[in-house]
Amino acid sequence: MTNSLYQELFEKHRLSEKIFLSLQNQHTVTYKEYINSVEKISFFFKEKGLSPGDRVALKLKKSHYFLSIYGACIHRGLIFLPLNHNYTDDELLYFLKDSESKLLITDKETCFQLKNKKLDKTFSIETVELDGSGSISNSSLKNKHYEKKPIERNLNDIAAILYTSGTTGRSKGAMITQENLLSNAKTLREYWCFDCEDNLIHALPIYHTHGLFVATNVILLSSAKMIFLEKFELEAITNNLPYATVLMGVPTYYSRLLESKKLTKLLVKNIRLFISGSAPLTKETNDRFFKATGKRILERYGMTETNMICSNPYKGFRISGKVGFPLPGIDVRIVDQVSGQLLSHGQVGEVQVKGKNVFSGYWKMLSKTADSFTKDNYFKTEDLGKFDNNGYLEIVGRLKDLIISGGFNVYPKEIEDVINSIEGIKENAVIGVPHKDLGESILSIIIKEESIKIDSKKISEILTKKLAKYKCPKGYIFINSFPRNTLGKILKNKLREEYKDYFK
Ligand code: MLC
Ligand code: AMP
Repeated sequence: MTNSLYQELFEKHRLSEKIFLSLQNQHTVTYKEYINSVEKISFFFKEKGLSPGDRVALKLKKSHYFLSIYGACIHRGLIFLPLNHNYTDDELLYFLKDSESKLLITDKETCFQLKNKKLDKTFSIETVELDGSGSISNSSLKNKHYEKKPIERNLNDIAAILYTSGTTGRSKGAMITQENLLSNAKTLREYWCFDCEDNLIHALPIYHTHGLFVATNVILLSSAKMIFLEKFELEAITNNLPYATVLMGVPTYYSRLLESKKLTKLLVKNIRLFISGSAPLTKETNDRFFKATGKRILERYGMTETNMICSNPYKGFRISGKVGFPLPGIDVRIVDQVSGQLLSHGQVGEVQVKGKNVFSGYWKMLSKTADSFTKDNYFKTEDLGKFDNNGYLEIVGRLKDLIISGGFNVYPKEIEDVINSIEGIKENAVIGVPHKDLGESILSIIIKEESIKIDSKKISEILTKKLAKYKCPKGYIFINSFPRNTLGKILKNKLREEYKDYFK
């Protein structure tokens, strides 16, 4: 037994003076500096008495400290639990309680807000600020030892838990193993031809699979560099494009880039690869981008539970509107969702996946986990797709009631439950409809109680207190009755069709 993930991604960089991160403030972080901070934080965790398998939650704005804590968790065998820094207190408390986290690392503001909340006696909070101050700060770690030897871990051990919302409204913690991360990082490095000369523009959030595992792990494995931006800002991206070799993003990045007058063939001449994923990239955006830059965006497909599944080829023909071939070692099949029968090329069914990339289950949800796998151990993605005769997969829809807004997943049920709890609401449905910038955006359709006065402003105010901003509807419509099927179920397809031009 060793700690393969730590050895292959982190340990080899201990003495490297090479730059790992170029930060927005012109500062850089070398690999050696990075691993030093990882080892110091690991020592700090040891002093705190954390044991392998304990959950360490993180709710921090994007910074290089976040990545150090990630490395330190892998080093000490702790389960890394990254959370969106925009979560409200209610959301945060749910994740902390459900995961039975031993430690939360956050900013002073969140720490203050949690002061009076009832949490387990063994739970503690540490702080890190963007300027490097806080209880896990540069100065408090200064005299700490470097904890060199990583804790031994098995490939089946859980390295991280990523919460994904669910169709039932309750978020599920996807347990991601060392092997899931290592196998996927190795596959992607090979498939996308990453090497130590690469310089990736990293503008993605780092609490999701995309920004954390796909981007960061591939760079660590390849000993490459990242231009580490706090978030997606058009100006910062266009300023950095001449110095980078790869950009990874969600489709909104590419539609926004197309709005920039600065986007020319010359600007992107050093970029060897533009990658898009997490949401459907329209054929129109891909083709327009090709026309503007001479470079064809490579679209890939993945999920929190499975890491990356399919990709268009690096060297071969990239087809816009399709997500490419199953990655090496990953088995993808299309199955009739009712009969369970295997379907052939051209037929639409559920995409099912098997391989070392597939997670080990949902945290403390045995029956949900069992329901999510077939008897022969394929994971049911609840995405609808079909293979063409050349073996390219196309995602054509979803079985799950899910909205993907700017690459963020939003499950309508979670929002509907909150809206339903508001006095004066009789019934409501939340749907996703086309949005030029975000791909899809959230629309709330409501039937009000006649006797109580309530308007969209009031509803919006209540929602913002309970839900992270990206989950809050961008529009409200009040109606008198819903279209329904014979069982009385609201026909969301009809609503989506009726309001498809709402944000146009
Ligand atoms: C921010 N806001 C959003 C939003 N992002 N609202 C809806 N959908 C979104 N995606 C809200 C903010 O709360 C804020 O509200 C306002 O919009 C502006 O905030 P901002 O921070 O300035 O947003 P912006 O820069 O415009 O961000 C949009 C974005 C960003 C698309 C650049 O959301 C983004 O980086 N998305 C990437 C998500 C991602 O990495 N997904 C990977 C999931 S992993 P207000 O009211 O205050 O103005 C996965 C697996 C896989 O899916 O296959 O990869
Ligand atoms: P998440 O739960 O955040 O990991 O999101 C995973 C979901 O995002 C998948 O199940 C798909 O529905 C969607 N997705 C990811 N990549 C793509 C893509 N390239 N095209 C279409 N949908 C995608």
